[in-house]
Amino acid sequence: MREDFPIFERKIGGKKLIYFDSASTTQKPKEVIDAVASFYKTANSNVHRGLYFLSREATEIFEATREKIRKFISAEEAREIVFVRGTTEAINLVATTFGKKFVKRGDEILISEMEHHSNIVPWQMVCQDRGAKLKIIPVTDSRELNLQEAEKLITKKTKLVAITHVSNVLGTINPVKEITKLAHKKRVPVLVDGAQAVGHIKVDVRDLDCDFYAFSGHKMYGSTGIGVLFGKKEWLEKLPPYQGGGEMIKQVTFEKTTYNDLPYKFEAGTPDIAGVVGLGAAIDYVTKVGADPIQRHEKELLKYGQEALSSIGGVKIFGRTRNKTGIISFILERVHPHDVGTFLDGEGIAIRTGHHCCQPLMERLGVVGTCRISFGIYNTKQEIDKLKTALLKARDFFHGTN
Ligand code: C6P
Repeated sequence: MREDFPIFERKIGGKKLIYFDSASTTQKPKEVIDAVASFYKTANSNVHRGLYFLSREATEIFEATREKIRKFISAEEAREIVFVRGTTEAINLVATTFGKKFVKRGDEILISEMEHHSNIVPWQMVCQDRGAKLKIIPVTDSRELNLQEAEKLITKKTKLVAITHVSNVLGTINPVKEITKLAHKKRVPVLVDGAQAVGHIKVDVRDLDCDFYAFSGHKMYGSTGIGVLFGKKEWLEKLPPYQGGGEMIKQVTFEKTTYNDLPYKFEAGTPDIAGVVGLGAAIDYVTKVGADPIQRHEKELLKYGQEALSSIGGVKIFGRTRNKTGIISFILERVHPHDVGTFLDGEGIAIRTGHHCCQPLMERLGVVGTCRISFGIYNTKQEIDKLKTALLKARDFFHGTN
């Protein structure tokens, strides 16, 4: 599969690129790059606007991709699939519109201690605006969500629960189906941040029964700038529009505007059409490789990677739950993560270091940041061996045994 990704022909500082930052953004297979280029070369035009052939063709491709996404995440209807820029915009869309319509003084929004800033800040803004309170499900010492606490925290005051499917720092796969069950018992809707799940584990929104599900194309081998908000139609129908502009209207006069049907009510302005085409190609690619082989490969790399890192004295790994995706966060004792990252960069190895947009989780872990490696389908055990060698070299360098 590695050969499907042209970027691996590149050398960094004369060394073969080793890319361990797929949680940040995955590399793109040739199929996706070609699909985007081919759209611009042969079918470029705006969607839902022109009566001419090219525009009808672009609209057909665009809507066929919406249907492909529906099937991919097992949503009931294509109108439950809203195109957005990414996970961040999807969450902001729900937070802003849900907040405006349903949240009032004294209400509560429940999130968790392992959320990305994209699933904290929009809710914090809603709470500030509406006089509501942000409540937090704590993370246990084994780096999982505390379900007993979650159950206690869902009360009559709770207006919505927003949790991540997979932690971008720990790799922990959260029991979102169980949490949704707990919330629904009290008639509370649930939003799931699926940024780190889609493309790595099978996602079935009907099985999860969540009310909203957000994800980004660029983290599942698609282009940047495109993402998806799934929302149950009953909820999307109740929410007011997010942005005003072209396409989200039925009729406009200076006195009044009537809004378009789902999903267009939430798709103001010209969308990222080429991004949608790329996302469709990414889904085809992931489907061709297969969800099970992808998960099996990443699990194998995870096991191998955790063993390799644990064998290095002075390395501490965070989050070793059994139910994990291919993400490993660690520190090298007495060395700032940025120094480790810079050292590894010199060896042609790309990893992410810092707080990973999860400052509250860093506080819980008692660190300023971590080093993080995250796998894609193109990574190999040989690359992990090279990482281990480079880390041993880094340890000798920083700990002064050289
Ligand atoms: N995490 C990472 O390196 P956007 O930027 O909208 O595509 O995704 C935001 C986002 C939301 N939720 C989770 C769980 C995420 O991991 C991310 C993005 C990247 O971990 C960049 S900080």
